[in-house]
Amino acid sequence: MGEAAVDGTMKVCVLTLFPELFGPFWDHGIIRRAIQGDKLNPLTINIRDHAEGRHRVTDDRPYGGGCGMVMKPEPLSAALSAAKQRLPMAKTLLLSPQGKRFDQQMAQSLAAADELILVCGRYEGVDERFIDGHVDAEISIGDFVLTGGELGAMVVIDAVARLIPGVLGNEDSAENDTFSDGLVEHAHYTRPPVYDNQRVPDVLLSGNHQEIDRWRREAALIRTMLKRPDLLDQREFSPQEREILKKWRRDIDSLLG
Ligand code: 4HQ
Repeated sequence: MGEAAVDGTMKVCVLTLFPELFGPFWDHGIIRRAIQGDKLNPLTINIRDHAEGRHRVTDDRPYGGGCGMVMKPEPLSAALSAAKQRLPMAKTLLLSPQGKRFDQQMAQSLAAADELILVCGRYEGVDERFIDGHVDAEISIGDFVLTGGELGAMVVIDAVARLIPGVLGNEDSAENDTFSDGLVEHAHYTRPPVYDNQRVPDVLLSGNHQEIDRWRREAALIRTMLKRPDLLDQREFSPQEREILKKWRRDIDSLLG
């Protein structure tokens, strides 16, 4: 079992032409707390620092012509070598719209790693020979085109970091998250009990924790059917969920008469 799973510290190295973008990301909220608590150990490498020549050029025109520029392979592999000196066991992941779609399940498997290297491209993309020779997997955060992989890397790091043991307190545990059990979450309410003429459901004010728990499970199930029916396509129902669905069926049948 990996180091992260044992003592909960994960080294993450980002290769980017814009390391400044990551400053505010490392410096706020739960990510900052994870770093301060030594659960997350970040490193940002400027690819340009590994480019040769007086101008430290990182991009060039595409062979075969066409618009846009391509990231040269040599600065990328030099930057990656520097990363691997610090993170020798890391898998190298490239942010790319051609990659496997990132989801909560992938976040969970990445959260078990001790070390991760994320490569952020710019321009039209990176020279294919760098990908073939050095990238273990390509990851896409969705079917749209970004101007660079940096936002994708932050999305991946953010979703993964909060799953590292000890990063979230019991207060905001990942256990009840949307997707953690294949359902969206129930609605959330806080004070006041009446707002804009809308009341908080009585059961949540009842103090009956068994009733509250049952309401939450039922609410998660119905909200998933209404808002994200696609999530239910593959998913099996637990015995308790089957009971809830059968009760709805009885209620609907009695409405129909
Ligand atoms: N990119 N998921 C970086 C993306 C993307 C995505 C387009 C990656 C531009 C240079 N990254 N290239 N979708 O749109 O991760």
